[in-house]
Amino acid sequence: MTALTQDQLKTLVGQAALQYVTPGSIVGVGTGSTVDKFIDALGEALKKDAGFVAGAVSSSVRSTQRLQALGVKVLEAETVTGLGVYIDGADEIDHGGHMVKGGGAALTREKIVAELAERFVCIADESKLVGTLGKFPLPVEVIPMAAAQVIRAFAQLGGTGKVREGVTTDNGNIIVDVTGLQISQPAEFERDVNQWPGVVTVGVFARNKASVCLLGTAEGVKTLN
Ligand code: ABF
Repeated sequence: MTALTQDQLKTLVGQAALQYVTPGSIVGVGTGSTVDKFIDALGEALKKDAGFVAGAVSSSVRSTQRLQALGVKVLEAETVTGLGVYIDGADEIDHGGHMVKGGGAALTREKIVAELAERFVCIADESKLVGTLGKFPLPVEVIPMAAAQVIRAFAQLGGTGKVREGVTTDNGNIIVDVTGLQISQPAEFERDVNQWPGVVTVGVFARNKASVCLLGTAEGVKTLN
């Protein structure tokens, strides 16, 4: 049997995520190539049952456009008081469901929508699973005038921060990517860094960690709780 490609693994987890959607509900939808597969699967489900979802809240313009192309009504996050489930990818996930996110620079919106949801279903291929977060450069959304001091503060923790060139977030800020960190206590780390002046959002998702991770592996979809 030939090994499944990364793209096929993403398709599998995108399809598997459908079972976490309560029919007729409003679903939270994240961003990225794995979420694109979930949106494709949602499109198939809607062909069979036009009422499969009542609408969606999305964390990016790209996902909003793809959902609307399927005829899904996309609601603004501020008009919704809660969501049953938010489905999104990750750049890294550890065995406790803590994640690093923000490779696509949408981390602030992703955290806002994740906070609305009762459950976060992370969909990822197995390359994203790590023992300790930190191998993927940690994205941090920062108000531009604080960039240099935030980079110095990361240096104190052994990290090397670099402003992501040519990127302005949807909120008009910049992204600092930090390498060289070993984030063994994600909840404490997230709480601390979020308090540094000028930090808008740190890309560690511990408060909003995954309730479930659907991991695409050579043996099929594994569910990590
Ligand atoms: C979003 O998309 C981000 O938080 C993360 O950076 C990225 C994962 O994308 P992909 O599924 O394409 O690897 O979820």
